[in-house]
Amino acid sequence: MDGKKVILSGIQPSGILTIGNYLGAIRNWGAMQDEYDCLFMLADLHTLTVKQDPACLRANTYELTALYLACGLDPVKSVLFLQSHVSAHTELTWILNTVSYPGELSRMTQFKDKSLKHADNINMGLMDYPVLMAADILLYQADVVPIGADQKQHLELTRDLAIRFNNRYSETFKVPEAYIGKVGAKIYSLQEPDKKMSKSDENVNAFISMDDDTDTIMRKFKRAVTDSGSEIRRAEDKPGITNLINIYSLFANKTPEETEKEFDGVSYAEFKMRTGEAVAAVIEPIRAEKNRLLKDKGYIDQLLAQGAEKAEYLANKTLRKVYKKVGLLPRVRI
Ligand code: ATP
Ligand code: LTN
Repeated sequence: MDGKKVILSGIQPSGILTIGNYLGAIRNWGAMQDEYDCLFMLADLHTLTVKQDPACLRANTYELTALYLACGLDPVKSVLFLQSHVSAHTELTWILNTVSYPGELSRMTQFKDKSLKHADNINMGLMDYPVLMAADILLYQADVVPIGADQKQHLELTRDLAIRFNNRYSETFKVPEAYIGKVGAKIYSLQEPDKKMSKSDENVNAFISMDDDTDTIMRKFKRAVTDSGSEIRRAEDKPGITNLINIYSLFANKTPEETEKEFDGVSYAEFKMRTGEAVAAVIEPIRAEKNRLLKDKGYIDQLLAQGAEKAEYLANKTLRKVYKKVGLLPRVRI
């Protein structure tokens, strides 16, 4: 780390990502690698808060690492690593648990949503999810955390915990800022455009996965729900078209205003087709590169080992400081 501001972010390897994850997260990260010291983590421990098939989790972890690389995250410029490879994450979680209150954790929107969705498995990890996320961030003294809008509440909790700990034990943690992109922060379902696009949606037509081929992408956009009217224009009562305008703009590198101008007088059907083409043009090469990388798991293992080494060094510096501040005796090496 060479004196630049520090960025940390992560995604759970809990399934094939959607273009929502791409636009809301990974795409922004790539652009930040020169300006910041970046750490990009795979939040594999977080995935265990809902039921996972162990073999699927292993496969998804390789998939997501390959996707990080295919999307341009550079292991030379940035630190790419698995959360579970750096034990300081769970250790700091324990300490932060002692300054977290069940009341504030049970009020988190994601906890409430996931408790409804996984009513048969409301476990302590699900409730503690944001504390582990706070540990991820605070261990690296991150200045900025790029996230989608749905994670804002967790970042506010992270800030609260950092301030609470600092007040109790003296200045220890940097209080991080959220970075939420203006346009891509929330991509909506193609079928129910008032709902977030989610990789765990039961209706596969609701999302475009980063693994969809061009035909599938075109078919899904063709079926995308639009609104009454015929103008390609953003409006509160046109959530379907607004969402498509945002998606097209991000994939075609245009502003939404430019997109509206470009499609003035064009039919919904034609616009949906052009959006599909713009999305496929970006995703196809990423998918091909990801699949190429996946053929060499040994290479991915090596990269993750190097990432873990770098991350561990940084994380342990903070963890040692924390242990000392709270009064734990330092271990003397013999
Ligand atoms: P799930 O839907 O299975 O609960 P998820 O798709 O929200 O999971 P996460 O791993 O929780 O995936 O999120 C990874 C990142 O992608 C986060 O920064 C999150 O804010 C962002 N993200 C997720 N969905 C969207 C979306 N529809 N639009 C923009 N960003 C998103
Ligand atoms: N909860 C996040 C994933 C995540 C994360 C983090 C994001 C885990 N730890 C630290 C930023 C910083 C999500 O997007 N669902």
